[in-house]
Amino acid sequence: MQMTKYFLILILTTVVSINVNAKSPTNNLATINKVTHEVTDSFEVSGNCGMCKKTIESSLSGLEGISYVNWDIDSKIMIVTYDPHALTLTSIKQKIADSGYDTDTIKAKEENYEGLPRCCQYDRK
Ligand SMILES: [Cu+2]
Repeated sequence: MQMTKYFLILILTTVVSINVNAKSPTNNLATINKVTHEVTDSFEVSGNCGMCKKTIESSLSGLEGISYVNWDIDSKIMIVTYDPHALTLTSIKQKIADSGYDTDTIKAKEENYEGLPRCCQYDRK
């Protein structure tokens, strides 16, 4: 039992030590994995429902350098893990905006927003 506890602490400290917090240009809290050099960033994306979630997340699928995407319906927060040598945070947000969804810094074009199904046309800020 005591051994398991020490082992857990060891794992935890290892996980913490390979992750370092840094500020991205947009002042979001970004996590950089020192081993893989991948960056995990989070930002707000507008949207309503499960269909929005599908569209938002699949706007990044198949892109080289993207290894994880998750948009939360309730918090509207998008979490994305990517290789900064393959793409930039701006290009990621542009892809999402192209699919019709506003991000915190890059907004969708009117025509792309209008192209969304009625139920997915979120209230624009
Ligand atoms: Cu929707």
